[in-house]
Amino acid sequence: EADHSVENFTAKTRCVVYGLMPVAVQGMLDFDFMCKREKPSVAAMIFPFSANHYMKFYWGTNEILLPVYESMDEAFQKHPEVSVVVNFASFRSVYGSVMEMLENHSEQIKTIGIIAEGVPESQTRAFNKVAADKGVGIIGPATVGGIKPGCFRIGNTGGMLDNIVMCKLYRPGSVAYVSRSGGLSNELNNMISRNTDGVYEGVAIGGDRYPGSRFLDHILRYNDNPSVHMLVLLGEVGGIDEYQICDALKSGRITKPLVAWCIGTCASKFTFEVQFGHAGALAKADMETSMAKNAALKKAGAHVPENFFEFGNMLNTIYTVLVDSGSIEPAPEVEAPKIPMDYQWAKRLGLVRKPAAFISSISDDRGDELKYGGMPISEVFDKDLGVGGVLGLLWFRRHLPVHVTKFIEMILMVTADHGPAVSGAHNTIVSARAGKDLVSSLCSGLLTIGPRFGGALDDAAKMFTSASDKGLDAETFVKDMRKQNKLIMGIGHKIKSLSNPDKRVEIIKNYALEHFDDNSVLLFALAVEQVTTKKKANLILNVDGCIAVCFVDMLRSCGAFTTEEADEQIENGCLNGLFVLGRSIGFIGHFLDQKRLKQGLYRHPWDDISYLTE
Ligand code: Q5B
Repeated sequence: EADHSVENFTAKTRCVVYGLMPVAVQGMLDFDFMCKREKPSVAAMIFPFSANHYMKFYWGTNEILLPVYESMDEAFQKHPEVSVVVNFASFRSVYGSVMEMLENHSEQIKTIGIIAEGVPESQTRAFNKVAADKGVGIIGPATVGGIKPGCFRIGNTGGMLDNIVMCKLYRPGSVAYVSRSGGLSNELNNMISRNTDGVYEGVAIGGDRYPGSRFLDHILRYNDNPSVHMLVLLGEVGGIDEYQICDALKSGRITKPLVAWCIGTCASKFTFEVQFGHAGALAKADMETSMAKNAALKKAGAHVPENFFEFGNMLNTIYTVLVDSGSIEPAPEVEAPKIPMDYQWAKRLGLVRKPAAFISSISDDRGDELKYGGMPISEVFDKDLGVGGVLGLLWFRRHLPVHVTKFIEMILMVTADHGPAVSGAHNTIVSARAGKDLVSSLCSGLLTIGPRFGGALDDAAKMFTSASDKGLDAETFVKDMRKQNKLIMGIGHKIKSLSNPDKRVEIIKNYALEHFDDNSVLLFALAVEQVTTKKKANLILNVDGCIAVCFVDMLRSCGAFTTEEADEQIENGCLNGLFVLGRSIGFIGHFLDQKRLKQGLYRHPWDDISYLTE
């Protein structure tokens, strides 16, 4: 008598899934929903590598939350109704997790399904022994698990939902099978559904030499179950478990008709022993060959076809006899339940489409390699594009010429900082000293960038370009602006003047004059500076203004943009972006500097504030 301690699953059986396997869990829930179970078969998940949290799943069209526990103890304590564990631990960690389950929770657990392949045989034998002593049934290792229509599905058994529907696994039939392999159990689901009234239950015991439960455990379970009318065994080359079935047939312990076949009969065509896919699929003696086992099963009274091609016909023949004799009343056909199709799957099949909420055209991380503006990141480095080249790809979707990328880098360098006294650096410093973090302090600095400080580039570009394009002379432009009571963006500086020129402006201007094919907007701005500095020495073309006009000339003349495209970039606000990007370097520097110097909270001195309160 085999020890068939694997429980009989019911529509109330509940499990915990060990490991984070959202696709498998969703598959189990979809199966449950198709079978019209009242509650999902999965009560919770255990994942020791993250804190307790919830994960979202579908129950039909509704969304539900399932808890994920860090601790096995807590999971079993919170879910006393759970009797099954579907263990997705890897072959490296499965031993520890199974032993913990057996040692601490064997009173509660009736069955453990172990999916991992490649578990060392010594470990499998060790936990099998403990499980047997404690009366816990094991399915696996190295298996997809098993399925009981209407009741319970272990993990991914039965495959995709369309396969479950095709094989009618949403409602019980009269035929119960046991096999070794998950792949072949799928084939059995298919054959049984085509040639009989369908599967009552099927278990794949796993392909290792020492599976936790054996063919006989399940065949006897099925034999003793009044709802099962026909038994199916799909054995394979290697091992001698099929002879236990022969003995049980011969002794009359198995009373129901059994259709059997051992695959791997082709092994005899080889002149040497063949190791098939499973670790246990190797004949170590003549009696372990499929030919020998098929002959023995036939002799013992099983219905064994001539070859595997005849297997389906044999199922049909025996089933028809049982129906004709009144032993089987065919399971009623029920309408195949509708399960909403997973959107990603339906999309892959070309069945649905929907407008995307976002469109993006600058970078793509979906393939093997990150791409910037269509260029793989390795090529960005092979071509030594530098920060300027990357900015060109991400901001303008252009592979810009070297003299342009160098210019962009120069802008970032000259705008990187202008001392601790400017508005943005000041704010960053005050925030850092108030104990704020880097991002907050940086943001507080960046938020000062505006028309007066660092944010004059876009408007400077627009003003100078428009006037230059109209062919205005500098005097008229300055007068017009004065009449309109408008400041000229890009003109004027708090500390820089004719007598204290801004070196940064010199650097940018000279580079532009030397490298760009057209300097018309810059030359117009310099003419304006001649006029404004006559009024006041600090009304120079400032760093914002100089960068802005040179950038317009560069965009328009570098060959990578049409004039319209260049103007659109300016309109979109890319120039202020250059100052923001460059100055972020300095603001972060100021934040780190304050932290390094351990500066305490800043409070502005009273004597530096005029109190006009009276
Ligand atoms: N007047 C920059 O003003 C500043 C005039 C003007 C015509 C003008 C001012 C201004 C336009 C915005 C601009 C970028 C506020 C500056 C930068 C980055 C930085 C900063 C740093 C860094 C300075 C005195 C007289 C008045 C005004 C007239 C002034 N500006 N006329 N067009 N643009 N510029 N911002 O010195 O007759 O006496 O009433 O707004 O380009 O932010 O280092 O600090 O790297 O961090 O306070 O370089 O020029 O002069 O306002 O007292 O004016 O000049 O109408 O005339 P000030 P104000 P009047 S670069």
